[in-house]
Amino acid sequence: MVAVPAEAHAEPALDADAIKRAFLDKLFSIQGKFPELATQHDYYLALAYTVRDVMLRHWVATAATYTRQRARTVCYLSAEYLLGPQLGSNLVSLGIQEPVRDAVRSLGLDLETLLAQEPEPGLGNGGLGRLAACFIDSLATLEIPTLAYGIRYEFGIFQQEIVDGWQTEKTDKWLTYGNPWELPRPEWTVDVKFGGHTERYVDDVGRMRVRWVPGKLVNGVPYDTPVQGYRNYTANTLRLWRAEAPESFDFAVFNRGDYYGAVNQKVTSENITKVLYPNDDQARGKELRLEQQYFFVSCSLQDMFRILAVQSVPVERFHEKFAVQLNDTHPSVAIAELMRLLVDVHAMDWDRAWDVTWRTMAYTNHTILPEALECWPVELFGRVLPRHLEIIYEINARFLDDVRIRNLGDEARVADLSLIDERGERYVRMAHLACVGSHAVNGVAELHTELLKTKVLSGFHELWRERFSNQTNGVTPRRWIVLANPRLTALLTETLGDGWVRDLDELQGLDRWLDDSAFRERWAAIKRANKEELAARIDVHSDLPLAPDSLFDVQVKRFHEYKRQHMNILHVIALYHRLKSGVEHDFVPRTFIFGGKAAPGYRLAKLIIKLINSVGTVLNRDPQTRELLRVVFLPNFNVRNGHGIYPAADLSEQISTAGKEASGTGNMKFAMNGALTIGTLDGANIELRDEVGAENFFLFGLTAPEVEALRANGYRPADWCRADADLASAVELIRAGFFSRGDTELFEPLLRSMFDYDPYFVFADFAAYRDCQTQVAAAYRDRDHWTRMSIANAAHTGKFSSDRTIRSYCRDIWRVQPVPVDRTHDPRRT
Ligand code: F58
Repeated sequence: MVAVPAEAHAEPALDADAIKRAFLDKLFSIQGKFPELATQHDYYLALAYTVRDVMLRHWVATAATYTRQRARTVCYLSAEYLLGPQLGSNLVSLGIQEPVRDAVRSLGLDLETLLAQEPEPGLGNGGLGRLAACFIDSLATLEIPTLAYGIRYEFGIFQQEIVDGWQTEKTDKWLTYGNPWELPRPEWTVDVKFGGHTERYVDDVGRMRVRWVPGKLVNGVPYDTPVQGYRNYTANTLRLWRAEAPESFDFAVFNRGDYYGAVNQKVTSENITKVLYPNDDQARGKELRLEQQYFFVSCSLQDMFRILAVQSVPVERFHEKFAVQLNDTHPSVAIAELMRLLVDVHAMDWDRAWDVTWRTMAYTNHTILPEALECWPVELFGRVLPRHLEIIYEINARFLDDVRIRNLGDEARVADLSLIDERGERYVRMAHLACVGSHAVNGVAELHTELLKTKVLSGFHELWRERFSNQTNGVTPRRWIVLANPRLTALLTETLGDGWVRDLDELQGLDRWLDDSAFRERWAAIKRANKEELAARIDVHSDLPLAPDSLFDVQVKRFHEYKRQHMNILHVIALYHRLKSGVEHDFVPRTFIFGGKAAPGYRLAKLIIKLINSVGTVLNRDPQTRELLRVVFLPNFNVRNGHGIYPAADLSEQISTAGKEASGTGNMKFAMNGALTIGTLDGANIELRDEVGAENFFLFGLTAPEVEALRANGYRPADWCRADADLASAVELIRAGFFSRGDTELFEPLLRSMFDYDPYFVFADFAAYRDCQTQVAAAYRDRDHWTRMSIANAAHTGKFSSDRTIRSYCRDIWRVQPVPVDRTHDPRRT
């Protein structure tokens, strides 16, 4: 065979003509259409299939390479992947944006219009799901053998619409017109058991074994999506499982004459992968959610055993073949399931199985909010997964024996660490299971990891210091710069060459251009053009002409009290009040942009959205202030909308109560695109500030220990409100019904929560926030200096590329090496 030299561009043969021919061919062979009849959506699909075909060759070559080399493989287990639109990012990775643009143009089509046809797979709630999507991009780019496993939800995160200022939810029917990126693999369907009971028996060789007799069986059907690396030959696999009722089971009921029972069984089985749970309190303790978690975990582990068999790897070497990463506790039942498969199915003895299991698993924690730590009522858990409950009890008994020996029978400590919370109703503590059953535990930013070690998981840290590490989050520059911000991309590449896309540290080269006024002007012109583009889009949606000269002050993220969108809007109201009172001179015009979804059952978060919209309605109408102060709420913030927002921001709001935001990743996307941050010492803000320099970051607010001290010494929010005239008048305007047509009740629950408890210290931090915002305004007056700070920010975001994060996981946790794809396996060449 001929050795093939590595090439910068993976697809040199794909010119506009070849793409055009393939594209028309797809329109015919898959859509069954000819151009006069085709809709824009047909054209989108034809293009998607054309691009998928290119990736399929890489995919097959990748799978062949991994199989033949029996490569050690990362298995990323995540209940969520917030992928965002695929076509644009696949074009970027393949390096065929321009020939594709030319090809469709030659047919009288516009690439942007086709890109806009794609419904985005919103199979995640927010940061955690988007992190998983960034990670699989980096894993493919770094040529790490990876199987990413998850759930193929029929309905993803709801679509948000704003009606009369309130959030309303619409179901997300992303699959209505089919999904061109996936391939069903029914031949790899697996069975998943639920419910029933367990039995003990003696096997052929006289061993005591346990048999699980299930109450119901569900099939898991894999749907595979290729994950293309950036400008390489690697296409890894995202394998999402769909629940299907097993035919045979239907027939069993049917033959007993119970037709409706059979139909019902089919419906309930298939419900398992119907819908993504929003991160709601109401999702807690939901049987279907536990079923979802176990379903995809069991499917994925069975799939790994199938792969072992194909590659003739003995099950004793499971942990050498696979490094399984648990993305939060949602897949942590994998620990019990792997034990079950090894002990019950593969007849391994307990100790050996346990050794394989904990060496296989690693756990990432994403939250320190106590209410977000997953616990399952023992009764529910035992009903759905009777065998797993027994296994968890056995793991716990052995673990607590060790704890007792180490702590000389300190029973309080035993109760603290137990996998079962027995303080009232009994619960299985999934984070404890994840710690005990993993060789590695990590947080997602330095502060977060410290808080895990000293607070949330301190008992486990004392037992196993060596298991803990920090892995600060990152985001993929392919989507969040190259795809989202083509203007900036062109300037960066012209200035630095194109190496920065794979090695984001190269952005440091921008430091050399800080003193070049022509460069600064170009930088500012790009920001300005991005702002105009966003303003034009908002104009279309809400009849609100925005001023691109004003400071674009942006907070986009899920709505939660700890993220403090209400502190932001209180500041807006205070500014408005000052303007109306005539005490503001030389005011820097600002556009406050908000976006984000609230969990459907989270009343206060929804009320904050209503307040923002109500304030917007009043302010945007006021002729005295509307030139200076604007408020817009962008509905349905999702990945695609994010593409237009991060590049257009001047100021990034990262204002969570210190100690509450595990990392944040929006902070990184903003900074890469040249926004300055106003933020607290929380999550990855701290590291961002370290990287970009304190002089290029607007810091304010209590630190995490100060927050704790204030809480411990008796925090009285009402006193703080009285002490600040701006805050008091803002609150008073709301209370008096100024933003609610005289209705003094509407926002009362929000006000009362702040006055009575203020659990996230909005009042305590308000003055510092307001003062810091005053500094922001002053800084924005010197536009040229602002641009310098903007460049300095982007230049030092190298650390926040998910490539850096993934390299670190590979080294510290997974111990995997890159496996470049052998191009001789390309089916075109054989
Ligand atoms: C987020 N968690 C953290 N959870 O809040 C954020 O600080 C961090 O940057 C990000 O993870 C990535 O590490 C998060 O998004 C969820 O959405 C859960 C989904 C399932 C229900 C509970 C919340």
